[in-house]
Amino acid sequence: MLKLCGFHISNYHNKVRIALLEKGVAFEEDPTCTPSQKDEFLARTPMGKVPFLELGGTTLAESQVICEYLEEAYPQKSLYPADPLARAKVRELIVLIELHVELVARRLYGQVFFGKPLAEDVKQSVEKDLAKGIRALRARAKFDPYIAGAELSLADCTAFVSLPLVSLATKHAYGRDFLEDIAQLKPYLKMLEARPAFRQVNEDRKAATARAKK
Ligand SMILES: N[C@@H](CCC(=O)N[C@@H](CS)C(=O)NCC(=O)O)C(=O)O
Repeated sequence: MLKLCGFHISNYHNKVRIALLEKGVAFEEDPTCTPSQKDEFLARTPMGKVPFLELGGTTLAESQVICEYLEEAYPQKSLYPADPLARAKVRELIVLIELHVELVARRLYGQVFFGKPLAEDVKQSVEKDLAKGIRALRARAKFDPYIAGAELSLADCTAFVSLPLVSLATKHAYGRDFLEDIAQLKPYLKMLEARPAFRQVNEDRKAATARAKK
């Protein structure tokens, strides 16, 4: 049995969780794993990050790698289109969302979630880099009705867990949601939330966030 290790607040963890649920792959969870640089944890996940998957006496780290593995090992209910170029377009969207948008906004999280000071130069460089990432995302996102076009894909799992964080972080740090100009985004996220897998992961995320605040 696959075991997904991580925690329900992590967007990367939640991306894999949605993929597993949408694909109908049975899995167990250890939702108590938190990042650590201790040797015994590094032996399970080499960067000390979550999520990671335990399977067949070994482990697999990196959410995108895990999702690609799941696609190949469990090809039923694919989260990629059949056409190679269309598949590449899904991966392009995932890179734009994770690398050029969410990872850039992540530099704000220390201030947004933990009240740490945010240096003015960091604030300015994040604004500049986010403008480029969001422009690229707008250029590629289709919302027709899914982000990559007619079919649900892994890019939707990625968008659903990452983009609301970017809205929250930019609203907090700059007083403006940098994604607000993408008019289709809110109804699109709402549409995704009507799917049981997306809804369950979002509800579990909210419950875990409320527990963490206590
Ligand atoms: N590229 C990794 C990123 C995973 C990641 O950054 N996870 C966060 C939790 S959301 C973490 O473990 N952070 C701890 C750290 O950076 O040391 C993936 O896609 O799985």
